[in-house]
Amino acid sequence: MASSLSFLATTASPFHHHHSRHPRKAARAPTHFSPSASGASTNATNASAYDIGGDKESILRLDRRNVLLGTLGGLYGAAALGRENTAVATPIGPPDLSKCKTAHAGTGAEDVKCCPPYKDNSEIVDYKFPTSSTPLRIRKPAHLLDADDLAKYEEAYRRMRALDKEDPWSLEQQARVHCQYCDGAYDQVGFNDVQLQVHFSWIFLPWHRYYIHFHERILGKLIGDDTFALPFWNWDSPDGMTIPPIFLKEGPLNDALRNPANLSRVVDYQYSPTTESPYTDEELKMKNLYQMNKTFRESLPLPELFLGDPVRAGEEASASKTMGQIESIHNAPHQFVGLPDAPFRDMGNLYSSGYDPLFYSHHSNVDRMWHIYRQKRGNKVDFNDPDWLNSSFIFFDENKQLVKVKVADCLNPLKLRYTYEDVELPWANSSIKKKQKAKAKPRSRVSLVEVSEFGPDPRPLDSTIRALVQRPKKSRTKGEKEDDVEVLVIDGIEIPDNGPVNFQVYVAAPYGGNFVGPDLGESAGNFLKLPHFHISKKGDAEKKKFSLKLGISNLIEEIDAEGSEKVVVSLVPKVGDVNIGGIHIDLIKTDWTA
Ligand SMILES: [Cu+2]
Repeated sequence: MASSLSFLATTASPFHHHHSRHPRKAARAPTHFSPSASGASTNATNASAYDIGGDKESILRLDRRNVLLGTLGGLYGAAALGRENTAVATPIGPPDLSKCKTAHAGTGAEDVKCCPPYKDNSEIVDYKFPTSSTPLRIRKPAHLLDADDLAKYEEAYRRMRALDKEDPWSLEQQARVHCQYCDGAYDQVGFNDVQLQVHFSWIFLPWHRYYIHFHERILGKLIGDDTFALPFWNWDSPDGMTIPPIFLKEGPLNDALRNPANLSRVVDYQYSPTTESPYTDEELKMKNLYQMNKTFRESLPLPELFLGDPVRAGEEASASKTMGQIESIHNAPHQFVGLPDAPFRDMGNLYSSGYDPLFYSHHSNVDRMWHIYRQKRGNKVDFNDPDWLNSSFIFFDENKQLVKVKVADCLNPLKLRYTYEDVELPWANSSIKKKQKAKAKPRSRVSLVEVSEFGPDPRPLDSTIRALVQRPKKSRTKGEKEDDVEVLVIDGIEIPDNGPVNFQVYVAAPYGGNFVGPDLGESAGNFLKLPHFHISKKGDAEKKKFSLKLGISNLIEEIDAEGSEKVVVSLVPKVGDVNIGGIHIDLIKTDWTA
């Protein structure tokens, strides 16, 4: 894995970044993902430009450096200082637990009471992080768990399930936490009727990191094992793409409310409960690997594409923001495991997901994907923005103490005393793309179709929409691509109910003029949303519109469209009642130069 080592080497030197005479150039090096871009920097290697592989040693080194040099603390301190003088800080704040109200569960489900066991005199303290002398918990792939680890895992859930429902450690209360932060149980403090929502924005990954961190420590405490670690559902590896068998055995890891049709099938990252998949298991595995490869490749230079858009105090993320592609992908296993019809319980609906132990293992892998993403960026802070770093939440810790935590403190898992066992990343390999490409069928000139622009008015997505979309700039140079990411934006996405939504986005090069072949082109990503509460009353739908952003800089090259002024974008609906406001392409400054 020499190639992956050297990829990281270009990002791994804070000394180089900070003291180089050409900091801009040095910082830009890692953005070379175009096939011809290697060799552009002095650290360049024989690595395939597509190869975004990881390497255990360099990863560990990076983590250690982060700790030793306090890179994060330094960056953060400086940013916070600058910001305080110029603007009002508006991070998302923790909820007022005394104001918890009835939540709403989305289409077909009843209102739910999911408030925590809180009394007005309950004390809330800043979380005291485990000291560095406590054991490091090593999260392992769930499908490879040995008998000893499995026995502990089962015993922990057996005990958690046996607790009184009012006990903060109980599975009931653990599940309610997710409902509280997703389905309207809290307003943001100081903003009446603005829902506190931890999905669809840049706090999705940090909030869930803390959530499963405390869950893991509670499970460990229940069996008296301070090395206990949450196994991860390794759905980014072909062997892990079915539900791990340990969750199917009779016992505490099982859950009655799952889709019986999918118990032994391969998950599809574009899964829809209403559409029969035309793919074999082997094809699905390849498709998934390719989608993960692409997600990392396109989003490495621009964290909002991976994590989601900013959300600040007073803004409602429940239906107005762009979720990151990793969140969209993570919704697929959710929908795949949960019941396929309303109310889509357990994993299939946000309010009820936490009742299934598989949920926490699933999120262990979501968290791992973020961990890998950060490593591939040399642990550069994802958003050097005090509003992100100071966003804060409240959880019960493993001592049944209510604790307050903030995003800045969870970026390095070592501070939370856990890490991931190093396993292969089959998707991080350049050959993924080549295999896909070899399978593509030649286009037939006979069946060219004419395509027009999307038009000024919203359109219902009740059948495939194909639209010609202007690119801001054609024939972009290597340098221009390093400066700006080409981003496809689908906006004004209206979802008139609280149900599930899934549509796929494809991009194709036109054949000159307004004509395009019958095939949809390359997949650019998807919009996949679980049922959840985002519309409280009729009429609100007007105000709440999602958008979707997909990086396409690399994709444009793959479909040989760099020289095209326009591309053809296809939106293919799978489930949900959706209106689309518009489609356009933006150039957005990469994060490397910031
Ligand atoms: Cu969630």
